[in-house]
Order: sequence, then C-alpha cells, then structure tokens
Amino acid sequence: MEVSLFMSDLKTLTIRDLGHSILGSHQIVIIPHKNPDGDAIGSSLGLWHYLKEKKLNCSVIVNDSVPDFLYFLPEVDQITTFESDPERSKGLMARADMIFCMDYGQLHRCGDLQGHIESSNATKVVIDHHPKPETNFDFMYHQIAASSTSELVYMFLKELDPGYIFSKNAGMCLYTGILTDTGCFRHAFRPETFMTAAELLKTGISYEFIVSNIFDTNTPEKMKLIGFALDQKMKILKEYRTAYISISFEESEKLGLKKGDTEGLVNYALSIQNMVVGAFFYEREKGKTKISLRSKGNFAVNEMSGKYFGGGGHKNAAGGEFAGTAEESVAKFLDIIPQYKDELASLEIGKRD
Ligand SMILES: [Mn+2]
Repeated sequence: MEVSLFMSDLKTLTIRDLGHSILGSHQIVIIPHKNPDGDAIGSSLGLWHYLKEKKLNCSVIVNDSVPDFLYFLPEVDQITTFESDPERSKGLMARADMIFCMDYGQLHRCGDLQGHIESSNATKVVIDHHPKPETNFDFMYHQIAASSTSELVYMFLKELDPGYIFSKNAGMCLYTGILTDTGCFRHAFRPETFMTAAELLKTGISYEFIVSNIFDTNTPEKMKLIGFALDQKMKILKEYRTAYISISFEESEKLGLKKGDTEGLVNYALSIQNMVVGAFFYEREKGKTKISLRSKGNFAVNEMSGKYFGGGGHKNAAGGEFAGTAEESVAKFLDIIPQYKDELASLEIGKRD
C-alpha cells in the first residue's frame, strides 16, 4: 500500500480556522478539473450539497461540460459551465471569497478558469488525491493513498463538522465519485474507502440505481465501436505483457466518434489474461494523439507518460498527448516499452503460465 501522506505542512490555516472562514463567506465557488469525471463532479456536487444545507451561497463551475452519464446526480443542473455561460461564471469568480479546487492540485487542470483563480483574492482550498500538487493554496486536504477526492470530501466534512449527518444527496454524489475512481471497487481502494462507502450507504442511497446509471450506459453505436476496436485494432505484445488499441483520425471520422465514445476502451486491453499494461492511442484531431495508459500492480504508468508523453496521473491510470498521428504515437510507444521488459515480466500480479 502507498504511504499515506497528509501534507499538513502546506496548510496555512487550521481546519477550525477554515470552518470559520466558510461560515463567514459570502460566495463560495467549487471548481472541478476540466473534462470532469465521476469523481470531479461527485466530490464537487457532494460538497455543494453540504454547503447548501448550511445555507451558504455556493456554486459549482466547470470549465467545459458535465458528462451525460452523470445527469442522474441530484441537482446536477445547478452546475454552471464556463464555456457556455462565461458571464455568469466570471461574475461568480469576481464575487468569490472562497474557492475549492476539486480533484486536481495543479491549476492548469481546470482549463480557462485558471487565470480567474490565480487573480482572485479568495481563500483557496484544494481537496485532491493526485501526485505533485502545487503548494500555493491556503488549505490543502491532500492524500495520495485515498481512492478518490470524494472519499476525501467525506473525511474533510467529518473533521470540519463532526456533528453533520450526511444527506442522501451528498451521499449519492460522494458514493458516485468513489465508485467511478475505483472502477466499482476494483482498484485504488483501501480499508477507509469501504468504511466511507458503508457510511454513505446509510444515507439511504440505492446502490443498484447508482451502479446502473454509471456502468450500464453503452449505446448500440458504442458497442459497435468496441467490437471494431477489439477485432481490428487491438495488438498484443505478449513478451511485454502489454495490449494496446489505436484509432486514427480517419477511423474516428469514419466511425463518427463523439466525445466520450472511446471512454473505457483501454480497460478492455488491460482485462486480457496476463496483461499488466493497457494502452489506447486516439488521434482525436488530425496529427494530435491522446494517450491513455493503465496498469496493474506496481508498474507506474504515470512515470512513463510523464517522461515520454508530457502527461501524468496516477500510478495505475495516466494519460498524455503526442504531437503526431496515432501510428507515430504507437511507434514511439514500441520504442519505449522494451526497456521495461524485465520489470513487466517480474510482476506477480495476474501472472498465468
Ligand atoms: Mn479522482
């Protein structure tokens, strides 16, 4: 298990002081990272429900948009979108005296809102579980070993307001964040994750309702894409215990792929017997390829993506970009992967002879 790391030395406020500031604030703004996932939205909206229940003025502002599959979350339509409503967003940012950055520790991760956060005099708080956070915040609730930011929001509220009884609305949002970041409790969890999930279930939320909203969302078009990708586009590098899928710009056009359609495809590569690395190369724009990397056990794909694909992320789930076609990105990957041969071969996880 990873070492649990609370960066308490980075706090300039105690949680008590912060509690007073929150209660005295006039406008709180909560900002998830751009391209938000279930944890970014779940943690932000969960915190929003708590603050609303305390009768505080608060808004969630997201850079781009909330993914469709999260539209079942309670009052998700209250979220403001910077791209489609810049005036309202700027007004809220100008009035903000407290800003929460959720599920990222590096400000560039929140898109065009970065400058507005930087120039704001508001008290800035980060709640996050990603490696290498920046340190220019007034308060950090940061723990890499946590399954998700949603798990941390639960712990944060427990410390901030020990008497708070979690509402069903907050419970549903935070549970969603834990469920999506752990892939339905398959990875990145720890004992505290299950304890948090158990407490959230006591709010009366329906596990089946949430799971089916998150995971049973395939459209017929997406199933056809999965079929095509697995049948025609997947390659297996047995000696490196690696499987990858690549989609060129031309293929993407031909298939009429929309944002989010390729979500989760990389996990099929990783789910093959004996594989410990899954990779997905997606040329979203002509000559610009997005790379998704997944791994099992101690093989750290965030190091690989940081070193070679200008990206980052978690040990077992990372991403990056490459200025080139999908084919060129794959060629680079094939150049890199042999240096990891011994490490990959020695991993015990998932080994089958
Ligand atoms: Mn997260």
